[in-house]
Parts: sequence; C-alpha cells; structure tokens
Amino acid sequence: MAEFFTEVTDPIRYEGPDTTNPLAFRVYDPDRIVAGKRMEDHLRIAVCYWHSFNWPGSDIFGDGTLDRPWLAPGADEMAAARQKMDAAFEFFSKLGTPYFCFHDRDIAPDGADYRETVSNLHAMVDYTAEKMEQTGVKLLWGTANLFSHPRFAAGAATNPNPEAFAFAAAQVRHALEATHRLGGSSYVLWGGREGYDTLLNTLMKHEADQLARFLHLVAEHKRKIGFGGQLFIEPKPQEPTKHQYDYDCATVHGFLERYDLLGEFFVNIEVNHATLAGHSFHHEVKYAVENGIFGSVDANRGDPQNGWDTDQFPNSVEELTLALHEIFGAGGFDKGGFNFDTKLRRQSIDRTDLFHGHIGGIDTLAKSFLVAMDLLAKETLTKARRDRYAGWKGDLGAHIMSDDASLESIADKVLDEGIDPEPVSGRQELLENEINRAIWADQA
Ligand code: XLS
Ligand code: NI
Ligand code: NI
Repeated sequence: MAEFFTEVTDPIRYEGPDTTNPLAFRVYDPDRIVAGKRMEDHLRIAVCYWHSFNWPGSDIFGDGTLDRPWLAPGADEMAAARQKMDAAFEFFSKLGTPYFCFHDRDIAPDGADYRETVSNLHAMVDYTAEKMEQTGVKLLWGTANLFSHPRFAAGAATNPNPEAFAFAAAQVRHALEATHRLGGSSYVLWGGREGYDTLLNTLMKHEADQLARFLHLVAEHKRKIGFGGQLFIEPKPQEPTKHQYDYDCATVHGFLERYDLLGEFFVNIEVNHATLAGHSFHHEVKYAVENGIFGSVDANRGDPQNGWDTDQFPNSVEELTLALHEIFGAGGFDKGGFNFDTKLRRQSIDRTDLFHGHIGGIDTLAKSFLVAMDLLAKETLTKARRDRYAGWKGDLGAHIMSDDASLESIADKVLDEGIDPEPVSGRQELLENEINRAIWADQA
C-alpha cells in the first residue's frame, strides 16, 4: 500500500539533546531505565485516532483544512476506513509510541441501519487486529462516540428518550467488546453530551439516575465478558453542554460514591478539561490519587485566554512536572497511560506537522517525567510538606485526632498549656524556585 507520511522515511528515534534533527526525540528515550523500569513502560504513551485521523481541521466558521483524503465525500466508506487505518498505523509505527486509542465511529463508518453499523465495526476490528499484529502497536483504550450523531443531541444515557439510552447501551456493548477483543488495557466513557443546556426542560435528578443505571450496566457487562481492563470516566466541566454532569474529579467522585460505583470506575483526567474547570491539572491529579480514583491521562493543553477545549500539544514542562510528581509519587499507572488527546492547529496543514506536534509533546512529557522523578528522589516537595505538618505527629496532634478528645479537652489544653500558635512561612517562593532549579538542572 502507498505510504502517506512520505516525508518521514525513517522511524523517529532518540538522538539526545544536542541533535539538530527536528524529526528526532531529544529527551524521550524509550529504553532508558528510570527507577528500575523503561521510560516507555512508565509513560505508556498513546496517539488518539480521532483528532489525528478523523478530524478534517474544520471549525464552526469553516471547512476542513487538513490533508485527509479518506474523509473526502463520496468515497466508498469501508475502503476509506481502511485507507485511514493504513495511514494511522503507518504514523504510530514511524512515531514509535506503543499505544493508540479510538472511538467506534473513528475506525468504522455508520451503516444504513444499526445491524450494518455493527458489521462494519466487526470488519474494521478484524482489520485493526491485523494492523496491530503487523506493527506491534497496542490498544490503550477504546470508547464509543455517543455525541456526534443528532440522535444524541439531548445526551446518550441522560437523554429524555429511553430509545437514545438503549442505542447508546448497544454502542457501548459493541465498543467494549471490540476493546476487549483487541486486548485494550482500559475503556473510557467521556460524558459527551451528558449534561444540560437549560433547566427549563430538564429533570436533573432523573438524568443522574439514568446515568448511574448506565454505568452499572457497563460495569456488569465488563465482568460478564471477562474484560480485565479498568473503566474510566473522563471529567469535563462544559462544552458541548453548558452544565456537564462529570464536571471535575471531585464531582465524579461524589457521583460514584452516591451511586455505589466506587471501585468500578476511575478517572481519565484531561489537562485542558482540568483547566476549563478552573483547576490546575495537578490539583485534579492529586484529588484523584488521594481519593483512590486515579486512572489515566489525556495529555494536551488549553489556551489561558479562551474558554474552550483547544486540545493543543503539551509544551509546558512546569505544568506537567507538577502533575507527574503526584502520579509517579503514587506509583504511576496501572491500566492507564498518557493518551495524546491533541489536535493540530487548523493552519498546520503539512502531513509532517502531525509528527512535529507529537514529538514536541512527547519530549515535554519525558522531560517533565525526569524532573518529577528527580524531585521525588530528592524529596524536595514531599519533605517540605511533611515538615509543614510535623506538629500533627506530636502529642497535641495525636490528642486532637484521638477518640478521647472533645472540644472541651482541647480548650482546656489551650488554657492549661498556654497554647499560642505562631504563624510560620508557607515558603511558596522557595518551593517555586526549587521546581525551576530542578527543571533547569536536568540536562537530559
Ligand atoms: C472531548 C474528550 C474526548 C474524549 C474521548 O473533549 O476529550 O476526546 O477523550 O471521547
Ligand atoms: Ni479526552
Ligand atoms: Ni477534551
């Protein structure tokens, strides 16, 4: 078959910080051993199918700008799906990252009816399995597109019409089984249009109950088919609906707890979704880690000057370092990884731009990883945090936390022992300097 990315003749390799080759990694070195494990196995990087191969570069004001011949109207849809997959696997292999992620509708077109849609999916899953076998590329996670088709305009699981719920359930059944068949490590449910635009027409509690029912059905089916991967929910605060139900990690956590779903679902945290929710990415990661729901990451970045999901390639070492410090401080990934949920800018129309975006993003991630591991090894932040709370290890802290304590007993101590707390510095600037020094010092 004809190559698509013809300007990239060799696979992208690690060439070290001094190379001048734009098509090489300067930091990402898959075989480098860090804390006893290969960098590739720590980071578990995936390329996303949708933005990279299934998005034409359109926006609300204009048509596609990108060179994606398989999206041209009028083509035989199954032949186009195979052509798209050939280009996708050529890209994955040349980039040299171990995983990819997909939606059902990215890899297989809708048929005339749902029966034909399912048979298209099965045929393309067979083709995917062949491609994976030939290239060694693996599946990080699969998912179902429950938001593009007009039938989902009012949501999928949270749609007022139970027929839309049923249709979504059918799609998830088939997408989950496809993921299982392809040896996927996990399965993602992004809320899509699960939310509302106006309360004037919405039964909020009813929709929440529907969503919980849906998630219970998915978890049950996962067990039934013996899928050993993890199930992830991907929080996002708004867009496309004004009020998305899976607003952020804390909201999802509360929902899981309320509906007895803790332990079944974990979170896939997207950088740009965290920032849209008014949080820093590392806040979201830390919340998930500390509450036992951390699962995976959609790596990208937003634009601080606008309020939508721009899905740009990550380029801030500082932003990622702080989050990776929390992820790897807690032992790293189990079934998750870093999926590049990233899209090119609409004017980045050269085929090779897709390589430049990923190479820069992956090097940023690798550099952040090395800095985070260095900070962890030196206990720069962990020690500062421990010291700040050291008082809680003393007699007073122990007393407050014990069952013997009461408001009275604590008040008595203040009087009897003359307790009079002195403010101490939070040393934020010192710690900010430590982070920057670790970034500057790391020569990798
Ligand atoms: C959209 C989401 C989407 C999910 C997969 O904002 O990030 O791309 O990751 O459905
Ligand atoms: Ni995402
Ligand atoms: Ni997103």
